[in-house]
Amino acid sequence: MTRQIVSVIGGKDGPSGTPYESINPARPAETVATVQLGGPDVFADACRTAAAAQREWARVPAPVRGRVIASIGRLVEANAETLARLVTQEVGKPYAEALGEVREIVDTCDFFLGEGRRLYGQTVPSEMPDKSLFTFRVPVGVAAVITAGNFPVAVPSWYLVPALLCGNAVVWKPAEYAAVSAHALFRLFAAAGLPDGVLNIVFADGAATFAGLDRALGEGTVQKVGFTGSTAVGRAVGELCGRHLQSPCLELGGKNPMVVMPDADLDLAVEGALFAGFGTAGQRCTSLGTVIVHEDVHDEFLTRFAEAVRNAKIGDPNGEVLYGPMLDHKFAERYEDYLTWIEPHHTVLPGSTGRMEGEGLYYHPVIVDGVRPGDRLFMEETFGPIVGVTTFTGLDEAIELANRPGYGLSSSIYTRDPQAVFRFREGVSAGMISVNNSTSGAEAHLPFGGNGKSGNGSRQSGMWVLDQFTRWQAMNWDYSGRLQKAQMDVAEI
Ligand code: UN1
Repeated sequence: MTRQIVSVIGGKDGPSGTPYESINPARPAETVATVQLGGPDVFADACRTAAAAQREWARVPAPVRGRVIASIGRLVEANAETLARLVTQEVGKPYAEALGEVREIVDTCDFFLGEGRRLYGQTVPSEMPDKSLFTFRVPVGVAAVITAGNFPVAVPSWYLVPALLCGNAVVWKPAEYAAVSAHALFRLFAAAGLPDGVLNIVFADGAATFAGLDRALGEGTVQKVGFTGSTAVGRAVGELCGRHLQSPCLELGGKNPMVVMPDADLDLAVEGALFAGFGTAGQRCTSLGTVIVHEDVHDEFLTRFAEAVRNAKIGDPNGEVLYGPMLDHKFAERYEDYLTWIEPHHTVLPGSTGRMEGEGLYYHPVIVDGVRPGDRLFMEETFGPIVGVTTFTGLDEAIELANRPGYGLSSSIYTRDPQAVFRFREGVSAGMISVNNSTSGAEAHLPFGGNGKSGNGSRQSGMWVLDQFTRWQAMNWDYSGRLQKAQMDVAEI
């Protein structure tokens, strides 16, 4: 019998709903599990349950919450291979990468378990004598976390771990096509000793999620929304939150450029472009969009890049491959649409485009040379194994080209010239910059996030994310025994 996956709210299985089949994209005829998708009620109920559980959880001392985070890390580590296998089976991520993704959860737990002992506030000098000022970090309340399935376990943990550590409850709505991996991670979190209701998992389609979230925001049971996904959906989440006077944490798409300067180590640049452009079948928000290569080295770079792509192994994600299938049918279809953006003036290398023969959702890697700055392929994100190439003559032009699409997630530069590195850093609008390194592969304790169409400036990971999941509370304590008025009774100099 096919495995059944259902929402878990307050420690109990939620109601069954509309069945959805999560498939193995390497063998699309194979159903990994049937997922019961709930309606808006299920989402809103989960938020109410979370709000009730949060009050007790916030009273658990932060260092003790840190110990729970430590247990989560140990449990994930002990189950790393099983979890990674599930990720490979359900979203087609090569096993080595899936294992790396699980490692990222452990790293995130390692970082935040100590934050439980460091949720510092401040003491602040007062304008007046016999008066002290303080700040405290307080949990926001309930976080609704909506995540994509290209990183079905690591990216959710970037929200879940700090949100829980800070004393919040969470309602997590993962992508339905990655529901089995998400459910497995959820169970490890629950097994680590989180009280029922503090973490809830809800499966729902986009429309039910929006309707449920709108209701929960209206009822005041959600105080923070975290969303990782496309720019279009992120805009809608932002609008919804704005109507409820909330500012969400948005981690959206990218059109990430790689600038190759004339002095670059071309082999290194090719290696970076191969991984960033085609790793995870180009389905990372940090995937490489366009190589902006100096005209003097364009031909040499392109020859080597095309050769590397020609030699790359694509196929069964259980083997050692550059990439496996697309995440799901929906992504394969969308990618076929992006392929229609190739224009007659472009040159396509190594040659084939589109779906490979066989049953899996495998697609040929495509390099598109001769992309011009106004082309759709230059301006918009294409979630799939396709990389554009264009040329420049001076660094200022390269920076302008890097910024032109209006995203601002990850940008990279290959050069030996430190002056170029710093001018590039100052000029690009990206939240993350790589020097002689691929646009993908952020570490779990640096601020992660983008600007422009890539997000609203919020950051995940590391200590910076604490500002998403706590709010500052200010307190003043006057022990003078009289009413001292701020600004009016300031001590004389
Ligand atoms: C994403 O694709 O949503 O830097 C996140 C990287 C990964 C995270 C990508 N660690 O590519």
